[in-house]
Amino acid sequence: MKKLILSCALALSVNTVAQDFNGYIVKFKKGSKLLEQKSFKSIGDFEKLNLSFGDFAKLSNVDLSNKAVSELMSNPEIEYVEPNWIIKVDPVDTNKEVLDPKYSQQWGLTNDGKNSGGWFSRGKAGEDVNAEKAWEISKGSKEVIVAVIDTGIDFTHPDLKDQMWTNDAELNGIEGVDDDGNGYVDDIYGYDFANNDGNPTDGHSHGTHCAGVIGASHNSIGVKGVMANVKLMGIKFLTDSGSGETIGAIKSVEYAMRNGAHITSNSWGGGERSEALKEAIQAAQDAGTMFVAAAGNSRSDNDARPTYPANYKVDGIVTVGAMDGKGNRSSFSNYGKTSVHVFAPGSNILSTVKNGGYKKMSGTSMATPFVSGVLGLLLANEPGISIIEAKNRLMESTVLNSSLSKYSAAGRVDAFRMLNNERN
Ligand SMILES: [Ca+2]
Ligand SMILES: [Ca+2]
Ligand SMILES: [Ca+2]
Repeated sequence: MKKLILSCALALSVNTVAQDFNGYIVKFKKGSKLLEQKSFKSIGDFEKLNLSFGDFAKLSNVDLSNKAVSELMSNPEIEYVEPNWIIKVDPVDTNKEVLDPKYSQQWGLTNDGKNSGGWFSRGKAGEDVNAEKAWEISKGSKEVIVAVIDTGIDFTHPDLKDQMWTNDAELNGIEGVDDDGNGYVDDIYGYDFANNDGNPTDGHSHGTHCAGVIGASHNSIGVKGVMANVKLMGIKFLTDSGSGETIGAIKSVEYAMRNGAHITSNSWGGGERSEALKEAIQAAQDAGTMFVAAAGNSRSDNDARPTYPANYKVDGIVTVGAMDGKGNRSSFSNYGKTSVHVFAPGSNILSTVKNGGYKKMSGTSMATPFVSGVLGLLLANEPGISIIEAKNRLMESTVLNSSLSKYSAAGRVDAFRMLNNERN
């Protein structure tokens, strides 16, 4: 792995921040024979990838000069070459474990003003996603698949085990065999692109936390998800230390699309712009898979300083900022009058973590699955709604809270108003 200060040789946005990357992503023009050429393949380690939107290779264990990259880019059989960026989960604050979790602590679902403050102050009642009223209209559906693309999911967690998507051919299949022929061996609950195996267990907790926000069971234990009924697909590309590569994100989005996910929830960011990842998100959207992204936790303006994947120019992406229990922008949250679409609860959010536990975490990482879950309620209630219409319904039904409206295109998400087809 090496650090890169972006240079002009890689015709990407100029940014003085050093970013880590590991090798390169190469997109070949249609019909290119380069991958069969020995001299070309000897540049470094090759992993060939035939994706739905083109032929790619990951080129690793190479240390190319800018001149060498320029030469590759000017090769008539190559469409582009870009760094394979290192991607990380948004930084999160973790409080100590809550031993006796209760729904009453989940202010993001129902904020009574007492459950949403700090030790010295109260929150503001009603600053939540209006879940209880929404549940009178829809609690979700087992027909809706939401893929959590993250550090994996603790799919044995008592509050999640009944909510998992399962690939039944693999569940009832033979170990070591790709029973459904989808190209992945033993992918029962999803896939692990960090370790390239069929077991997306979460050794970190970040992905499990996001999964619980979307769809923790409404039962007698622990917490409740925004959706009582959902199928959660666990797609891991971030390791147990919380980092991964662009190529893993690309494979994850492609997997979600190919296996029928309606929504991908993406609480991660970092690295520079990747054309290949943008194409993956666009291809998924074209196939009916919606992409929900975290705005980021750098306190910065995404309109002025783009962050990815939140800022890709794909019209169906929904970018989410985080708010606190008073209905204000969380101090860490990125914002953007045009590029951050909505806000949702993201400070001190109680949800599921690995090994069957529960913890509070903060970040736009937590706000993002709130919105994935809210959109899941809409898809359950109105099957067949288009991605663009779903995004419009979400944005047009927000509460125009004055302290959030200046930081986003819309305002605070309100699941009831959205389901009830109310518009501003
Ligand atoms: Ca399989
Ligand atoms: Ca199998
Ligand atoms: Ca529960």
